[in-house]
Order: sequence, then C-alpha cells, then structure tokens
Amino acid sequence: MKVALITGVTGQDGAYLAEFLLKKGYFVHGIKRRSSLFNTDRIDHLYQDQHENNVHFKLHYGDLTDSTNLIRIIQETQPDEIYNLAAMSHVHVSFEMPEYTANADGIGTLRLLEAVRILGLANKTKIYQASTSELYGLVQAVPQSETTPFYPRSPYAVAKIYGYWITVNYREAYNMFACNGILFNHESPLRGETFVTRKITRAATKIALGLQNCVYLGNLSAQRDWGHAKDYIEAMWLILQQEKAEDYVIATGITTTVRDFVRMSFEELGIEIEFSGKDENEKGVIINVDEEKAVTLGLNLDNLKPGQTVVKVDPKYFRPTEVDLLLGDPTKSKTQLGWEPKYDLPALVKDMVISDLHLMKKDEYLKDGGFKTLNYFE
Ligand code: NDP
Ligand code: GDR
Repeated sequence: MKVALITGVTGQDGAYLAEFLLKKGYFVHGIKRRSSLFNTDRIDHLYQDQHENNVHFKLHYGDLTDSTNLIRIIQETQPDEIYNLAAMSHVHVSFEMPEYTANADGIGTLRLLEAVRILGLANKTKIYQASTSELYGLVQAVPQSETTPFYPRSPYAVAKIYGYWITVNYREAYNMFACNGILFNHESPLRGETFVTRKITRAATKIALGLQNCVYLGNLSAQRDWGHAKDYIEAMWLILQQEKAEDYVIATGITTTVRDFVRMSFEELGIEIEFSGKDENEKGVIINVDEEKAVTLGLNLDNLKPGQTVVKVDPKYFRPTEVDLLLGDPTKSKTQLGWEPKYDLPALVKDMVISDLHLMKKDEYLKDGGFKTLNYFE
C-alpha cells in the first residue's frame, strides 16, 4: 500500500486530496495544527476511529515552523509521497504577517525537504510543492507558462518563490523527485471564506435570502484564471506519477474579472446586476430579478428590489501591490500529464452558489428562530 503524507490536510486542497488518495487505496497521513477550536471540519467525513482495524487515515499534530516535529513525523510515517500544501495562503494577510509567512511558506518548504534528506529518504520519497501563479505577479507576458519570468508582488509570493527554487535546487543537488505544481487560483464550496470567490458566493446567497444587504469588496477589475479544486488536486497526484520530476502549470486558460464573478454568482440566483461608477465609487445595483427562479430557489423577494445596491467598494481591501492579471497556459500539463479539467467557470460558480445557498438557509432558519447570526467574515 502506498503511503502519502499531506501537510495542510485541513485546508481546501488537503481535504479533497486526502479523499482522492484514500479512494485510490493509499494510507494517508495528515499534519494538522493544534488549535483551541476544532479545525477539521473539511475532513471530518474522512475520520476513522484509530481503535478499529483497517485504518487508512491518520492525523498528526505538527507545524511547518517546527523542524524536529517534521523530522519525527516523516520518520514515523516513511511516506512514498509528500504533498506540501500547508501555508499561510492569504495574499492580503501576508502583508500584515510577512515574517511568519516567510517562515511557514518559504523556510517551511526547506524544513520538509531537509527532513527527507537527513532521514535518508531522498531516493524513496517524492515531494509535491504547492507553488502558485502568484509567482508571476507583475505581468511580464500572457498567457503565463513554465518559462514565463517571475515577479512576485506580495510577501506571500516572495516566500513561495523561495519554496519554488529550493524545491528545484533539492531536485538538482540531491536527485530528489521534487516537483512544483504552479497552480492558478482554484476554488470550491470548501474554499476559505475570506478568498474573493467564496466571499462573493456567501454574500450573494445571504443577500438573496434577506440576511445581508450589501457586500464590500476591493479591486473588482483584477483578473483571475479560476478552476475547481477537485480538478486541481488530481493534477498534483499526476505530477508525482511521472517518470521524471518536473514542474507544471495547472490552469484553465481562461481569465475573468472579479466583477464578472460577482455578476455570474448573482445570475445563478436569478438576480441581474449592473455596475456603474469607477474605482472606490463603483457599485453594483440590482436591475432585474427572475421571480420564477427566485421562488423556485426559496429566495426572499422582499429583499430583492431593482435599484437596490448590493455591491460596494471598500479600499481597505485594496492591496499595497496588486496582481492585475493571471492567465495560465496549461499546454504542458495537458500534453504530458493528460490532465483535463472537468469543471468550467459556470459549473464552478453553480457548485459554490448552490452549496452556499444550502448553508445560508441554515442561518435563515436560526434567524427565524430568534437567534442572531454573525457576519464577521472579511
Ligand atoms: P488553505 O488556506 O485552505 O489551507 C492551508 C492549510 O495549511 C491549512 O490546513 C492550514 O491549517 C495549514 N497551515 C497553515 N499554516 C501552517 C503551518 N505553519 N504549519 C502547518 N500547517 C499550516 O489553502 P488551499 O488549500 O487553498 O491551498 C493549498 C496550498 O496551495 C497552499 O500552500 C497555497 O498557498 C497553495 N496554492 C493555493 C491555490 C488556490 O487557489 N487555492 C493556488 C496556488 C497555490 P489550518 O486549517 O489550521 O489553518
Ligand atoms: P489571490 O486570491 O490573492 O489570487 O490568492 P483572492 O481570492 O484573495 O483574491 C483574488 C483577487 O480578488 C481581489 N479582491 C478581493 N480579494 C479578497 N480576498 N477579498 C476581497 O474583498 C476582494 N475584492 C477584490 C484581490 O485583490 C485579488 O486581485 C489565491 C490564494 O489561494 C493563494 O494562496 C494562491 O496562491 C493564489 O490564489 C493563486
């Protein structure tokens, strides 16, 4: 039985990857952080009672900032494959926590590679490093491929560029099977609530149910190449199944503005939005509601009046340095890995909106029952 170790198993990608590898018959070890509240919501359905026989999924407390902990876990688990998904992954937050981000995302990658080397597993253990389209940063060329120069624009991207190059260096210096997946943005119903897509789908469904009036966003003109996380974790696995260790871009090859993602999310609920104004004064207003669709979805029509402003801009969400345009060229992954995404953007938006509508109906139920629901996600 193959053994995999996933760092960041409690995150969006970690949860989908753990499920995927378990289905493939792997024994999956995951590293989770100690926290004062449970942080395993995304993987609770995979939990296996460790007292039972035939256990294939085990969690270990750990942190990418703790070398001895990583060495011990790798020694104990002797993995065939390590997927290094753990990171302080929020670009905006990295401007507020640059040192921690460098430590976890940059040096953390080194700690993992070095642990494998020290333990004499360089010839056994394959390593996947979660690299990112944020490495491209300030646009040098589009579409962005494996050969496009990097120009990072945030402490997060600078930390990840260290992770990228130290992975390449360990591959070349020690002949390790260590690869970078340069993944463009990928989303899902499990996406963290403060990333823009999930913030939008949560807000749109809350607004549609009358639980919120308006959502405040930052740069609506930013363009991202958005795919579905379920497709992207399969690419991670494929990268480690190749004969030769190489780096790959994983993307859809289509880019969309944040503004259009907002439009598409509301449209999924039968609500048409028109944007007007510029920069900080831009706003999104309801211009039409498909009442039949709204009734079918169980929406609150009292709250959905043409003329109502549902999107405003708050400059606090602008970043000190922004990445304006990401558009990936997935030619290499399509030809060499045979990777093909199953979800296009409309299917992704639908998956997220329907899932959040379900979730928000629980809030509606609580509100109707006299409970206060909070709206503290930014
Ligand atoms: P998430 O933010 O959802 O998950 C990050 C995971 O890392 C969580 O399990 C988190 O734990 C864990 N973590 C954070 N800091 C540490 C630490 N110091 N030690 C151990 N674990 C830690 O990210 P995604 O699942 O979206 O992304 C997975 C990886 O891929 C990340 O490295 C990200 O930077 C990268 N990436 C993501 C892309 C995307 O669009 N999603 C695109 C390209 C790259 P906890 O749950 O306790 O917070
Ligand atoms: P990103 O994702 O920075 O691309 O990093 P995010 O969803 O945070 O931002 C995408 C774009 O939307 C703009 N934006 C806003 N962003 C947030 N979070 N909140 C807002 O209110 C808002 N309004 C507009 C941003 O300015 C940006 O241009 C993600 C992370 O998953 C990284 O870990 C990963 O490496 C990259 O994707 C690829």
